[in-house]
Amino acid sequence: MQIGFFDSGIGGLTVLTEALRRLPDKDFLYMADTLHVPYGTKTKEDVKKYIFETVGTMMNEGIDALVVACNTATSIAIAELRERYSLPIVGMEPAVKPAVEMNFATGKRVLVFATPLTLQLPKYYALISRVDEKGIVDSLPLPELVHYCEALQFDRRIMREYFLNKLSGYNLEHYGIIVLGCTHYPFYKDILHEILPPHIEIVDGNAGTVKRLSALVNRYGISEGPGKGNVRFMCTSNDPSYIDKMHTALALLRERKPV
Ligand code: DGN
Repeated sequence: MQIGFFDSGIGGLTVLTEALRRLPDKDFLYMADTLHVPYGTKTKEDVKKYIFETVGTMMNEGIDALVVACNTATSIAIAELRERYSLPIVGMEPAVKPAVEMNFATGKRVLVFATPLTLQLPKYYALISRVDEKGIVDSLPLPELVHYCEALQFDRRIMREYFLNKLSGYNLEHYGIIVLGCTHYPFYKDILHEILPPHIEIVDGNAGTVKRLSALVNRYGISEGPGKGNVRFMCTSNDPSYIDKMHTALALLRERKPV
């Protein structure tokens, strides 16, 4: 059997990369909803429909755990997915809580990057009111970044200019941590490190999600057997060139050192 990973596009590969490091003896099915990517600029109702259609297809393929490797989809549908399906389901959460805790001593602020939809949903407001007692968290939507990522746009000059432009209104000396609250964004971690002042740390929720997956795998004996770290790719548009793109993007992530 296999562990299912799901995202609108290639963003969830950043989470899968972490899973392949931590659970090398499991097999994986990675599904991208290429018919509807990007999710972050659509309505909540439409995205919920797409999520259930796509997860339904994955269930027919046979998976014994599901990772919703998309912050936007998690915010919209994780509770209802858990009601509908009885298998273990792990989602994403912007790593705001650890970021606020890490920043306590320094007195600096936290900046969260995510899709516009993630930042508008009640789940995000609930998270902020739970963990940001001191009001030190600011949020910046980066709607264009998923498009760049899906186009495999990693040109340093273009992307540096994009980020510098987005950050031009911020005094970065006031910030200690940037939280990547969308699974596409870690593709740009190294470029961000190049342009940000060295004191700023960049965190994402990938390690936390895979840690939870790993705990469930051990607790329930999920996907036991001779798995080999195989990854099978699927996409809702059945487009072979997109499958090639996922192979390329995963190879790119796997040859990078974790930053
Ligand atoms: N990767 C998704 C996330 O983590 O929110 C967003 C992708 C999108 O479709 N906008």
